[in-house]
Amino acid sequence: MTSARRTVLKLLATAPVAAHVARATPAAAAEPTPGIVKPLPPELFTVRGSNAETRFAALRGTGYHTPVDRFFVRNHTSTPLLDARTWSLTVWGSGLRGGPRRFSYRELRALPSVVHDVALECAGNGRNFFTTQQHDTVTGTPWTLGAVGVARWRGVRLAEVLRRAGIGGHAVDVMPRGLDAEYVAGGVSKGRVRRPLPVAKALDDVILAYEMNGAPLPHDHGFPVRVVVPAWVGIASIKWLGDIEVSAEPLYSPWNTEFYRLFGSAYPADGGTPLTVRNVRSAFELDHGSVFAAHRIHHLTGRSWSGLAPVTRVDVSTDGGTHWHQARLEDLPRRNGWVRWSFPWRPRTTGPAELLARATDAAGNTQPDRTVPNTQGFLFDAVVRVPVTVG
Ligand SMILES: Nc1nc2c(c(=O)[nH]1)N[C@H]1C(S)=C(S)[C@@H](COP(=O)(O)O)O[C@H]1N2
Ligand SMILES: [Mo]
Repeated sequence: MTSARRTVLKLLATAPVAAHVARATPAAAAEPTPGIVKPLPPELFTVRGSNAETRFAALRGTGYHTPVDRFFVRNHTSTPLLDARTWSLTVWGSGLRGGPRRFSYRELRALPSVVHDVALECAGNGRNFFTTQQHDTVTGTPWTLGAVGVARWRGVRLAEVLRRAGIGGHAVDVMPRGLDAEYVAGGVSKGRVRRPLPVAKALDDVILAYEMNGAPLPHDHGFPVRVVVPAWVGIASIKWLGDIEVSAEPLYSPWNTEFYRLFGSAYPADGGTPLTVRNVRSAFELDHGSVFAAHRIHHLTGRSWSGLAPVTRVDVSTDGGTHWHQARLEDLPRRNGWVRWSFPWRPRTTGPAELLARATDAAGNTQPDRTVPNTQGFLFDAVVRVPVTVG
């Protein structure tokens, strides 16, 4: 057993005590209880406000798809408990040739279905490293790298639903909206979570998903139906879908005007264009601060992903970036997913060490040493330096 593995087991051994203490003092708890339905054991998740981040160490040994019990949750408010029997989807707006069209859950499930492996990732994933690695000042949930997951989604193509609803050639934007509570920021309601998609993307590869990894969508991930937008930032993939506006004019919401754009000294004064495709990132499947025994072989593992093109190469450094070695890819490069990789490491000297992983995709995009900062801390793609100890 490697000592990294032993560290994990030690953490597991102490977890029940921590859980017991947390349960015994609910009223005194400093952190608000997140509005998440599924269990969030500390060995699988780090809770951050109303959100839960996957612990990358907990993905080691799991397969290509992130199991639902460890798939990250990003909630602006809290998970609503919806009933598929009374739920329906309304498609409406000036971009239709006729009036609104409603679809029941049963009707959607009876339409031709598609199955796709697609990564979901929050645009703010990695945000914490703007602060800890670059000393930038940013706002938002301080995710490390665990606001990403890959699932097998089954659903109906959005294009199929829009055609049946009578989308016209004059439609330009499509805006799905969630049924969760209105989002309040700074004392002001921003309304329900919604973000427009251009018609070209909506008719391309977007899915209205009702299954995740072979089972009905879990409540936290959008039951009964959610949008899945391949390659785009997570905010496009609206959960708990209630209605879709189809418009002959461009649409706006706080999620494409105030949020999910790049602001800061390197960007236009009124912000960059609304975020779409995700960039290149990599993570080791271990905890920062792990301990490795010297003179033994340790199989370092990790995952890399890019919304721009399949990841085709991953390089690893175990000496803070001085020397680099190609990692072995454990999956064939695929669009919209990730690749698992491994690298055998035999540390020779004891003391602190720094592990780095840098991915490159088929379009030649790679991870820089530094990400140009933006005030809301989006799209951190720089190579992350992982401190470990050889003991
Ligand atoms: N209705 C609704 N949809 C939503 C959100 C939300 O809070 N409400 N969060 C978005 C964001 S920011 C992300 S990153 C993804 C997260 O999906 P997950 O919680 O299933 O991992 O859902 C998106 N869809
Ligand atoms: Mo997100």
